[in-house]
Amino acid sequence: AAKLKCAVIGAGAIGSATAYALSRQGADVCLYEQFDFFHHRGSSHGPTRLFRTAYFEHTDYVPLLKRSATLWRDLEFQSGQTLYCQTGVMMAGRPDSPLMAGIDLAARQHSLDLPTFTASEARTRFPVFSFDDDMIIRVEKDAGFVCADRAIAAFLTLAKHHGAQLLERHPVLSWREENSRIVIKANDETHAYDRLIIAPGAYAFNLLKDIGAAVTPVRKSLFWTAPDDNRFHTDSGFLPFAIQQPDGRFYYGFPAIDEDGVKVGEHTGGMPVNTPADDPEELRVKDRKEVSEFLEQYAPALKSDLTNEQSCLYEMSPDGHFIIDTHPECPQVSFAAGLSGHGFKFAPVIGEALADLALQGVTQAEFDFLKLSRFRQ
Ligand code: PYC
Repeated sequence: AAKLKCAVIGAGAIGSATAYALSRQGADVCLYEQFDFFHHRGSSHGPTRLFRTAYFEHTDYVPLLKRSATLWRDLEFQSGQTLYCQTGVMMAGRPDSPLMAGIDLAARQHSLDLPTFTASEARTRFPVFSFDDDMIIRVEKDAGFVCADRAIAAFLTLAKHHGAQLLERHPVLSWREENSRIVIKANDETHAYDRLIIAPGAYAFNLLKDIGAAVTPVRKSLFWTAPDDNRFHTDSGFLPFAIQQPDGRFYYGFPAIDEDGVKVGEHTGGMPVNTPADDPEELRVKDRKEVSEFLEQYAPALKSDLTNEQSCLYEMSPDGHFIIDTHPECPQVSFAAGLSGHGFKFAPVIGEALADLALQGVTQAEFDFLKLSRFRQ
């Protein structure tokens, strides 16, 4: 049979994973990226992302995460690289905080084993941290972190190996349906495809503007600290962490994997921006001060001069959950949007689902709770 011709827009985590899944299933794939591959202007750059399964955001993500873990292992096997470090993750907050209450619900509904510690037990076990007396601390042993930059490189390399054409500096300006094919305009050329998959991140959202769900880009800051202390390396057993303060602010961090030291950021907060290119200095100044206050209070051993700073974007959907669906007016087009700052860990399972939707019209993974229709009642 003739191969289906598929275009994918966006070479972030989701678009790269989709191009790989499509090409692996034998489709004829062209991946369009408007900037350079591995650029730092979106949401997918950086060394590390958390992988957690006891998902406080919504328990229906748990089966998707289980599939994603399997697919991360498969990507490691196919690429011959370490991409998912299953170190365990430490999570702390008051029992009634959204983080800890949500973890508890997910763990109970899906029979996940997460040992619980009181603050005094945890102070002995995790001496780097300083917990409030009324916090509980849980450790998910199967959780860890994904090596983000390396994972995207692996998706792209393997997609190319399976015959995908990878085009950087190729912004797609528009698309339209014509004789049941999808014609896209990129640079000065038009090309026709059988299927189109849009993974827009914060940028190419204009290509989905008529779907009826607004997505807001939010600028976030990231910091690195404590470089010269070998207590904070994965080899020393230092775990990625997520801590929700009593005021609701939620910080997370990763063990040192290079000379920059420990990466720390705030998952809450950030600044909504009018255009994705906005990177206001005032946000960086405010966040620098606040991350230092967080470290002082909850991880004093980590407080030292900052060694690096970066920023990135979250693209927030109205309810903070992903939007994954086929286009309401055009079934040959499917998309994943509004990943809302927690999507990277799902890249392989979303890529697989988008490829299945494009090639078979259905996906086995249970994505119904993420459909666009929830905003179009
Ligand atoms: O999804 O765990 C997460 C996360 C932490 C920081 C940003 N996203």
